[in-house]
Amino acid sequence: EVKGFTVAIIKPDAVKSGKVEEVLEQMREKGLEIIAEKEKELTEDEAREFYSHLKDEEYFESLVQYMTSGPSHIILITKGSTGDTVLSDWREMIGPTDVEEAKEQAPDSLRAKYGTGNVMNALHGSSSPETAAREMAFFFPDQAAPTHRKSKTSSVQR
Ligand code: YYY
Ligand code: MG
Repeated sequence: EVKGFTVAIIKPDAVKSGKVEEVLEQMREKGLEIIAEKEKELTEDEAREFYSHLKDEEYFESLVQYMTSGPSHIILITKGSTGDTVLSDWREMIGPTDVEEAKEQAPDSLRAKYGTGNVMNALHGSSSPETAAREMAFFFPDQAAPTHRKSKTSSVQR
């Protein structure tokens, strides 16, 4: 069975201000497990490709500029035996896209804590299993999808 996974990114503003270890520590506290990680400075082409579905948005150019402003810390994560909840758990931890909204509605979220502007929201989380798979292939092309053994009892009704 494929195990659930998601891609987390600590974006350039948060890497630059030295928040990587702090964020990783909070991930561990919530039981998130790191499968692979790397520090990578996106090229302009890579940033455009990663966010290509947003290319017609008015904020696209500032987004590309932000994402190429320094190294990002990119992390492939899972959680527990099946990884079922990792995508939503991480989205919950990072909070709303808009930093001001995060500060008002989710003051404990990572974007509320570490975001430095509207576009500059410090963290990324994949938005669906399909985008997580695309993002894993983009950043970790040699990485096989994680798997878990189907438990003997779960497939049998007792
Ligand atoms: O998944 P998430 O990052 O929360 O938001 P997306 O809608 O996928 O947008 C990606 C990225 O674009 C967001 O993290 C900041 C930026 N952005 C923005 O600057 N202004 C918006 N109104 C929407 C998104
Ligand atoms: Mg998104």
